[in-house]
Amino acid sequence: MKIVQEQFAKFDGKIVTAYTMINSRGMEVTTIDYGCIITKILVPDRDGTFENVVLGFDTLEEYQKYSPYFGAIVGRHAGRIANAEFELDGINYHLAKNNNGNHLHGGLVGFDKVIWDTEVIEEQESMSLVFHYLSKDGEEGYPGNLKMKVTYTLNNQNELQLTYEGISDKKTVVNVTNHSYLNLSGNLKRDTLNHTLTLKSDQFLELDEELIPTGKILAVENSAFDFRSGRRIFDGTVSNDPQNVLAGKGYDHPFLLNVNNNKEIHLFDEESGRGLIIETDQPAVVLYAGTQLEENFSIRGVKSKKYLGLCLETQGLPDSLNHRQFPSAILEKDEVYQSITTYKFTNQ
Ligand code: G6D
Repeated sequence: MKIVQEQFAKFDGKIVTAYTMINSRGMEVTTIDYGCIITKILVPDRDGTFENVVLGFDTLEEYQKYSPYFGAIVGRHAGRIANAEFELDGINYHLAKNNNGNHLHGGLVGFDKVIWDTEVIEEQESMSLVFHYLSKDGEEGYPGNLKMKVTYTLNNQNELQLTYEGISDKKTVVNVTNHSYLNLSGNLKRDTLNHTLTLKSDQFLELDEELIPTGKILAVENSAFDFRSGRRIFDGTVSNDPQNVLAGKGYDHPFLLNVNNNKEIHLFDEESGRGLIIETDQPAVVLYAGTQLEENFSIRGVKSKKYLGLCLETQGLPDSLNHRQFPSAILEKDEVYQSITTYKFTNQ
C-alpha cells in the first residue's frame, strides 16, 4: 500500500494537493483537499483491466467552472431545503438561495468548495486520508461553529470507507454525503443506462416540481422505482410515472433503506463485470441519474451528457427540517455527528 502526494493546483493563495492511495491489488483512489473531491477511482473489470469509474477532472479550473459536485463532500446539509430557511428553537435561519429559491448542498460556498486540512495515516492493511474543516458560526447561514472531520480509508479488499464526524458549539443541522458520479463501464466508455441497480428499499419520497420532498412517502410496488429485484437505470428514462418525468426522465429521489450495513445498495455493469456494493448507517440514499448533466464540457475527453454518471448519495432525508416526521438532521450542542458509508468494488 502506498500514498502518492502531488500539487494539483493553487487556489486562494494556497496549494491544492492531490493524494493517490494505491492498495496491494492495484486499486487507486485519488482525492484532492479542495472539497475532499474524489477525482479518480481505478478498479479492475472482469479481465483485470484497471479503469476509472467516477466522473472527475484533472484541473481545478474545470471543477470550478463545470462540476455539479463531482466527487465532492456536500454539506453542511446535502439535498434541498425548501425556501432556504428553517426554524430551530424559535429562531428562523435564512440560507443561501442557490437553487430555484431553495437551498442546495450547503449553499454558495459549501463543503465542496473549501480546502480541508489533511493528514495521512498509513497502517498495515489500510491507509487513510483525514480531512479537517471548521465551518464557522453563520457560515452559509447555519448556526454554530461546526468542527468537521472526513476520513477516507482504503484497504486491500478494494473497500473504500467514508466516515463523516462533526461537533458544534451550538444546536445546528448536519447532513453530509459524498457526491461521486459513478460509471462502472470504465473511463466513461458507455453511459449508465445499462447499469443494474438493486436496492433494499420499499419506499421513496415524492418530490414536487422543484424536487423538494412533499412529505409523502410512496411505495415502490408496480413502479420504475422498485429496485428490490434489480432494475436497469434505463427503465426510469422511458417510464411515464410523473415522478420519473419530473426528475428529468429518470431519478433524483431519496429512497428509504429497509436495512443498514447489509448489502442494501448494489450497482452492477454486466458488460464490464464491475460491481459496487454500498453499505451505510444512514436512513436513505438519493439516486440521482445525472439527468441534469450539461453538454457544454468534456470529461477527460468524453463529452458530458445525461446519464453519463449516477449518484448514490447515502444521507439523511432532504428537507427534513420542514418535515418533522422525517428522521432529523438536527445536531444538539456538543453532540457527536457520525456517518459511515463503505464502497466495496467487485469484478466478476
Ligand atoms: C441537480 O436535482 C439534482 C441534484 O439532486 C444534484 O445533486 C445536483 O443536480 C448536482 O440539482
